[in-house]
Amino acid sequence: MSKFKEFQKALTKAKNVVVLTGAGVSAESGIPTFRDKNGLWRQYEFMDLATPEAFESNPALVWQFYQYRRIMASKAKPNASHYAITNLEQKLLSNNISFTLITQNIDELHKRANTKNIIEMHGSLFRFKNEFYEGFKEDGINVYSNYNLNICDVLTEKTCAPNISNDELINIDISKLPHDENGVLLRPAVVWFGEALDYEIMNEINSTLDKCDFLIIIGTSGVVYPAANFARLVQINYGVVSEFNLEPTSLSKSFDYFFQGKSGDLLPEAFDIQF
Ligand code: BJW
Repeated sequence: MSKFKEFQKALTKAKNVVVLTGAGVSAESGIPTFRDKNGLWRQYEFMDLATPEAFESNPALVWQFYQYRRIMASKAKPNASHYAITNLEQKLLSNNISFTLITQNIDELHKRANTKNIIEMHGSLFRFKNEFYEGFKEDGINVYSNYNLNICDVLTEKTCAPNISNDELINIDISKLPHDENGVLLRPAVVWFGEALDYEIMNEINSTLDKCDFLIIIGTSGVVYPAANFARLVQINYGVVSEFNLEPTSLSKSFDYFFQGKSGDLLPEAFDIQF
């Protein structure tokens, strides 16, 4: 008997399903997670560069880091986890069960795997915004989609490489970084530590979680707020919470279902539900 049987039975009884994903979902596409041993770019921990303070003190360094990740995400392909989530969305919708994917990832691999109802809560590598603007949800006068990898002469695959000797490091003048047509410095439209999430996105998330009766958490360490609190919000409303992760997290024991392993190995079978 499949180890997923009880989980699948409960899932088919749900009305409003929410999937929350983190970096672990993209690990099998070759994209390093934040808190594993590969989470280094040059000598920097990812976490030290994902802050407004880092951008303020050295915008060129932070731009190089994000341009490196833009190039890496563009080359990566969605993996079995991304496609299993897309299949789940289609199956649930055709059985009148609502589905929302909330992702903390900024690599757009879920979009490329064709999942439709996605909330990108931490923004996207493929959007830029005016450095003074707080929102990031919609393209507008301060937010710009940009899939071009040649964004400026100083941010190339070579100058943004993760392993580069001191001799190869180039000094980048701020004026050479991406600017908007009014001369305002642009930055990646992502949420750094200490920054608030886009107000409209947070509202959308809150109303989605309010209705949610079945939450599936995949590949996130669950230490970064506000996402770290989503399971609790669903549990308060007596919703079911399930988790798929390579390693148990601090909350795994409090969930209704926990499945340990690579999400690319687990999800295709787990989400193969029959109505
Ligand atoms: C696999 C696998 C495989 C591997 N298969 N699994 C309340 C209490 C305390 C602090 C706070 C609080 N509220 C807010 C804060 C401050 C802060 C925070 O949470 N700090 C904590 C560290 C304590 N939060 C914020 O600042 C947030 N802002 C906010 O809340 O505004 C209001 C406010 C501000 C200030 C004070 C109070 C309120 C904003 C957080 C933004 C996070 N930004 C980043 C960078 C985004 C851009 C970028 O990508 O560069 O988001 S940080 C980074 O962490 C990134 C990720 O999305 C996020 C989560 O990481 P994730 O996805 O969980 O990755 P990992 O590496 O941690 O885990 C990977 C997991 O996968 C592991 O479990 C593996 O086992 C697993 N795995 N391979 C399955 N194949």
